[in-house]
Amino acid sequence: MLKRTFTLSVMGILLFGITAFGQRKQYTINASWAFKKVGESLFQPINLPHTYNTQDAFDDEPGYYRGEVMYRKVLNTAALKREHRQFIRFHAANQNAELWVNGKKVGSHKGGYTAFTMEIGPYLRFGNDTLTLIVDNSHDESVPPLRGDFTFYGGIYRDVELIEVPPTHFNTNFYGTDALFIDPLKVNSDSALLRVWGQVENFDPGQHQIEVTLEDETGELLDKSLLDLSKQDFPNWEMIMQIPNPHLWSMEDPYLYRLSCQLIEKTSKRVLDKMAIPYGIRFFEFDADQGFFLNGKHQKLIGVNRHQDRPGIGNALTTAQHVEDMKLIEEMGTNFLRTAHYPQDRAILDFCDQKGIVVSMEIPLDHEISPGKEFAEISKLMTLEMIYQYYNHPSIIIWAYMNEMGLGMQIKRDSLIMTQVASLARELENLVRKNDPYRYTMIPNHGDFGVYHHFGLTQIPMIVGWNLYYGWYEADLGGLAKFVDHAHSEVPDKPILITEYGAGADPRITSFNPLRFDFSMDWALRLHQANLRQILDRPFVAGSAVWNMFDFGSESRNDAVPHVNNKGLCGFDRQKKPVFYLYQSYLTEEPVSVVEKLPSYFIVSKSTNRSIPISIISNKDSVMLSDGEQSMVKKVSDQVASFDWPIRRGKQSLLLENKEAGTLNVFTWEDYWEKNNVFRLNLGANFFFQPSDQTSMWYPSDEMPAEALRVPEGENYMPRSRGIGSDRPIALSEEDPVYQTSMVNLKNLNLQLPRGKYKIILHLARLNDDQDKQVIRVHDQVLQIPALPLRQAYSISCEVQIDRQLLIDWLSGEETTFLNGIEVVKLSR
Ligand code: GCB
Repeated sequence: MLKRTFTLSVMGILLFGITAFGQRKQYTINASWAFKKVGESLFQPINLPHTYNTQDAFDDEPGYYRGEVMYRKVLNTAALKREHRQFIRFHAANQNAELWVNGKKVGSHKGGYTAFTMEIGPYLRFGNDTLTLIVDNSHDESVPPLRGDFTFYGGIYRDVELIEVPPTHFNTNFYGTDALFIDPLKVNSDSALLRVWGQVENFDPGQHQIEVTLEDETGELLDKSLLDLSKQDFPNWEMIMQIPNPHLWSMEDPYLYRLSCQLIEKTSKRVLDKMAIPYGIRFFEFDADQGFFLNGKHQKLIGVNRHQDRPGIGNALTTAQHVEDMKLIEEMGTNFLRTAHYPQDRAILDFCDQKGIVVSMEIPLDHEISPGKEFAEISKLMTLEMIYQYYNHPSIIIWAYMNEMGLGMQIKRDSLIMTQVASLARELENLVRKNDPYRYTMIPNHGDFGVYHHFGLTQIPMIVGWNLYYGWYEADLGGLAKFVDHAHSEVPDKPILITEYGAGADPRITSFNPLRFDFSMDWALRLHQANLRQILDRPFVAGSAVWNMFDFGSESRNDAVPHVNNKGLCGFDRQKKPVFYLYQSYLTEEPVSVVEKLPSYFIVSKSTNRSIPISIISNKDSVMLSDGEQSMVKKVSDQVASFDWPIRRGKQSLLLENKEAGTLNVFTWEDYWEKNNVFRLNLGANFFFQPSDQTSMWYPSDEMPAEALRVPEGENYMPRSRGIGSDRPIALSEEDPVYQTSMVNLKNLNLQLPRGKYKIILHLARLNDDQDKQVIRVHDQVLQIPALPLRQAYSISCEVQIDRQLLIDWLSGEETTFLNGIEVVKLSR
């Protein structure tokens, strides 16, 4: 007898030990899927996350596959329990999805940026079960986004989880969530009044209980309470929690409590289901004149937007890769993130919670709506999914629900559609306020104040966001100040955020004489410096977010790097550009002193002394630059010290504050040819172009000394009133900046070269319809250039023996002449 009792009690302890974790099983099933496009016969094995647009969204063919595909997985479910319930949660599949299990349709979901959960238990055989998800990223008039400057990569690009719960459990399919929420009813420094609420399934108040516990960051129990069952309206449940002297969540100290809920069977004390969430207690406010306050403390929000994709993997990042991105954002010192233009991976928000970065999140409703009910209904569903899926993240302070709806709109002409936009905005605004009255709402608009104001979009949300591209799409580098001063005087009661500003900067391009639209990193530095100053000078501007932290894929975009929007502070590959340091030097206490990227060499005239502009980004008051022979000290103003650096021939090591900071290689034209055999000349360019995989750079014709290059007639091609070179992609080359610029109306040109045998390669791309075939004489060789296909890289070469100079002249007088680049390779003396 004694023995028996003993055994039982041990079993009891063991049982309790196991069930203390609840009977919920929840784990990812990302591995071992198979994938095929519709029409293909064979499945290929893949692991999730996955997208099928990693290559075709970057090739020379316009467009990328937007259509149906099939994902399949054989899941062994033998270990699952028939008496329990099984669900599958897709954390995102872009954009429409239909789930089938063992040949039977389970359900469908529209929208590519939020999670959805479906119950699969009734379809399982509890052996080998076949899951099929049909995913379709075709344009769908009823699903946002209809348009947008980013690639809509298709696929299951976030985690997939299998969830098994006992019959009595916390509802595991409440807008894709597990239905546990905390409302900050009333929070101040002295106390926090919270409502914890959720839903339960199959709950019998006679048999079951809900226990809620609160622990501090170290795991120490602060509170444990049983739900008062008499007052509940099951399946909904709620309880009120009062926390005196709460340890508040802030940017400096992002303190997280841990709240757990257990669903307990009364008699056996077994834990049926259990959930735990980190939770930060904070209060905040936006003031239209003074900006943002967190827990009563003023904080200017200086942040970034983030797109999620990377080269080679598209949007299918692993959790570690999402976190890597956030580490860079943290390293820069950012206190604000806008997850434009869609809700992002859970890991992003977890990171922000832990690091005290506040967040504005939005649904992917960008630029355009479809009139009618279905689009509105799907937008609303997306909004609710976003709100509830991210509800408990203390970092989120703003929900936004549309971006730049007035782009290209005119007040009179587009009044019908803009009225429909405003009416949808009102519906979404009410929906957000009703479902989450504890946060702010926002609509980001582009810089056409009149359109948005006329249709009420400056009044509907609680905060107005402005995407302002002064110094880029608009010429005036000081325009941001004028714009927001006007907006503030017109709508004085609305807090303002600058939700976007930025400049395209190709990491391969630098310039001594930067111009708008040249994609040089130097123009970007200038633009960010000017914009940041205007933002900081205005207390009523609550904050700002740079467009963008990272370069990102945008298939239809044609910039220096086709299919990529280059406005990142870091490249698509996450390499930091100089502008990254501009923000880091302003935002962190870390000492930052960095020389902007310099061209790998340059050529000076023998007779004249030259200096070059060198910018040092720093958070010191002044910085010292030297090269061993000369040194100079300059004051830092708005994070930048600008040196006009006299250069000497030869190789000089630059020392910044006595530390190695790069090398200047300065040649005369003669020196250059003594040391080198290859020279690449980029005609019509003001910038140095250094492809990452090449040692020699493309040298801008604008920077050539007259003793090296003479072009008596001809000018730089400026096809756009707004900038230099063509803004169209060039097929058959990765070196678009060589072909996007050119000189036109040339009669002849002279390149001085030391005696020798050379291979001369002419590079051409026809950039407009007027340009026709040409006859070009290269020294003593006459080259027939045919009528070229538009915007396609073309080259032709010949070998010539040169005495002193290379003469290139045009024999086809009548036509418009042009040339994009010349490569000179010295073969022998
Ligand atoms: C915007 C859009 C964003 C674009 C950006 C740009 O205003 O909101 O989606 O990527 O401009 O780079 O043009």
